[in-house]
Amino acid sequence: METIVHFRPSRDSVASRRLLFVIPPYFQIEDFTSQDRTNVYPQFTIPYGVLSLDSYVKQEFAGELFTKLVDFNVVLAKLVRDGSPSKWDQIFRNEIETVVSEFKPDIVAISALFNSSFGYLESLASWVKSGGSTFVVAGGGLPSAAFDMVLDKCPSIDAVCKGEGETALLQLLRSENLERTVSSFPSLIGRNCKTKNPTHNFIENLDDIPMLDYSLVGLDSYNSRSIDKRYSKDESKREMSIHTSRGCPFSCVFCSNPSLHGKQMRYMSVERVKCEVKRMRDQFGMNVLLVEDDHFFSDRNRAKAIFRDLIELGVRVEFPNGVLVSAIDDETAQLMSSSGVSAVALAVESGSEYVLNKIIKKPLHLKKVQPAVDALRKYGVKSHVFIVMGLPGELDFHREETRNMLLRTGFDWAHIYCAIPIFGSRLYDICVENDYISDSSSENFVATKSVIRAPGVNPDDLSKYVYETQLLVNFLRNCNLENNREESALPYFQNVVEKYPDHVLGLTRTHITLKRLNRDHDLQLSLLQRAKDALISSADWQKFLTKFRKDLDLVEVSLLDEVIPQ
Ligand code: B12
Ligand code: SF4
Repeated sequence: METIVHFRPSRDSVASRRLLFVIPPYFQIEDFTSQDRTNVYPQFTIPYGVLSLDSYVKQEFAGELFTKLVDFNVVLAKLVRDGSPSKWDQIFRNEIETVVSEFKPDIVAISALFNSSFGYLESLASWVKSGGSTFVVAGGGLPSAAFDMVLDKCPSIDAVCKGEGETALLQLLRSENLERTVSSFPSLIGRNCKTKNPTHNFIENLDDIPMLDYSLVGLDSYNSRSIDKRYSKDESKREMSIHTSRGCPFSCVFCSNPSLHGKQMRYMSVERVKCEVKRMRDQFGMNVLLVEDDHFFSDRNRAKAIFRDLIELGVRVEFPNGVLVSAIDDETAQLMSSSGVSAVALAVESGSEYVLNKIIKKPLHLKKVQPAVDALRKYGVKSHVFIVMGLPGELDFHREETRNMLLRTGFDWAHIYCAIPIFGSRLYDICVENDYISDSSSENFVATKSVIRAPGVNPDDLSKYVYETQLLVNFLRNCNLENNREESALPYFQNVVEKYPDHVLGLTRTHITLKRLNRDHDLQLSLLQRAKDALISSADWQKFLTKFRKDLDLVEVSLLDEVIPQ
């Protein structure tokens, strides 16, 4: 999709410009070619950063600006769906070379949010350059934090922008001498000015960024991240994202956000939020709003005012990011419930006060967690929890504390991740200084694999412990099943079975739940048969069930005894 905007001429107007945005995949192709991942499609939301850049430069650029976007996550998702991801490199290359030769951009702006995109950067930039000498600038989380590495390892990238890029991109588009602009603009760094230390250039008032121009993207490609299970297959859903604020004053050790969006909070006005959401609803049929701020609750009164507007607008709201535990009081839980929030993930991170305060350095007191969960449950909002394990300094004892906290508190679902040293985080610096990174390939820095080797942290043991804890907390000791809330437990188990058809505990727990509900008898039987087949063919599942035999349901014990006779 191409958008053409004619702007008011001004004294500093330059000739028309053509700007091509390119987003490398966030995900590793191998994850989708391996057998166990083939059912899980990449999920992502609208590229908000690119849309923000696009809208800002279009408003400010004097003259004509032609913009276009190629999002390789969309291309990859299609390849995964069509079952042909292994041919990705040829397909990516054809795509980018064709677009460049037809669109003829003056500037190609690569937006790379994650470490995991690093492996694609040079290939994409070099394919851009194969048709001529187009200027390539990269921005986003990865180049912002690792600008020297990107410039070193990617000779086809001409410049990097640190942090938010609205003003930097505008300068580049206006520039008659790109090299000079790169040297002089504070947040840009190029090959010829490598000694420069780029600094942030933030937009202070988010209302200065115009309403986003969604014609750059196909909204249908970004409609799969929401977790709201109230939509049946035929009920139409249109999800869209909003960032009502930027920045976060905290500096959790594993987080790169302060180095990307800074510590100082910057906001959209409450009126502007209302206006944006109303436009999304009325113009695009949006009915699920994803609020993606990092610290939505930094100003609680503002947050409550926004909730009241959202209730009035009648859209369902989700918070895909972790939510500040201390912000959840009775009133907030009620407001969330009334604005259609069905679940929130509490950013608890650890069940050990020591790890929280001394290692993560997060100002959270664990005694606040239970009241938040209770308040949410009172108003029918499910509480999920985000946990991270494997930080240097964390010991087995601390991880046990976390496991116990999870079992005690009664979250509806726990998301437990291995700590990853993402560029731009304090954790990355700690790991490099102490030589803690056991796998130097940054593409592997994803949260289901552990790459940190530190005293007390062994990557293999840790990945196993994390996985076992998930199984124990979410399945064997599932709080909803333990408290006879079968209706609440069922959708979670069904979701697991849909994504992972051979998940033994997903299958057995769906069976057990349906049995207790006295529902779908044929399905119950087939689930049990599938669980048995999956157990027979997996030594790992056999080992796990044997280890946790005392926590198994009678059905599971019989299944285990059938497969491995005592
Ligand atoms: C949405 C989101 C996702 C989505 C993907 C993004 C999408 N559009 O679908 C999903 C769900 C897939 C995701 C996944 C993960 N995420 Co995430 N995610 C975000 C989040 C919340 C919002 C991104 C966003 O839209 N920001 C708002 C816009 C305005 O900012 P922006 O994108 O950074 O763009 C601005 C600048 O970067 C810059 N810019 C961007 N591109 C360009 C290009 C040029 C040329 C220029 C000049 C400037 C420029 O200008 C933009 C406008 O100001 C950010 C946090 C955040 N606040 O940014 C984390 C964040 C990006 N995620 C993060 C992490 C850690 C992850 C996960 C590893 C988490 C996990 N547990 O697995 C995974 C990684 C996936 C992988 N394969 O490795 C980290 C950074 C990761 C890193 N450096 O590797 C962030 C920063 C959060 C954090 N607290 O640290 N995430
Ligand atoms: S993890 Fe969340 S609270 Fe902590 S610094 Fe990052 S954005 Fe802020």
